[in-house]
Amino acid sequence: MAMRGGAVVTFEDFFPVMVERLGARGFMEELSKGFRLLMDKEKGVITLESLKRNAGLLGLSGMSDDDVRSMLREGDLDGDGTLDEKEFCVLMFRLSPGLMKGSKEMLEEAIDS
Ligand SMILES: [Ca+2]
Repeated sequence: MAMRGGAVVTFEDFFPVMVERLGARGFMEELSKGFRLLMDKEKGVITLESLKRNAGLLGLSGMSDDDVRSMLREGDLDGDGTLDEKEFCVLMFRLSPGLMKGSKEMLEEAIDS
């Protein structure tokens, strides 16, 4: 799958290593923690503002406004302008070519459970 916009290609692909170390379940918990770090605490979803405000916590502080906006747009599957936890997990997987190879089933399983 080609990356639209290409704004987030600098994202380091360390997820496969994390999965190996933590296992599927542990990795999903890490993703979930990441989501909670980035989300707007009142709304329970990631918004443009909450992402901009908190991106530095995940080592993404070098992102420009445009990068943040494209990341949000890239991940926003239902078009409501925010990322819920599932959209965030799907986006993280799509940003990681290494994970995309073998872990789609794992993602679906983890999200469904
Ligand atoms: Ca959404």
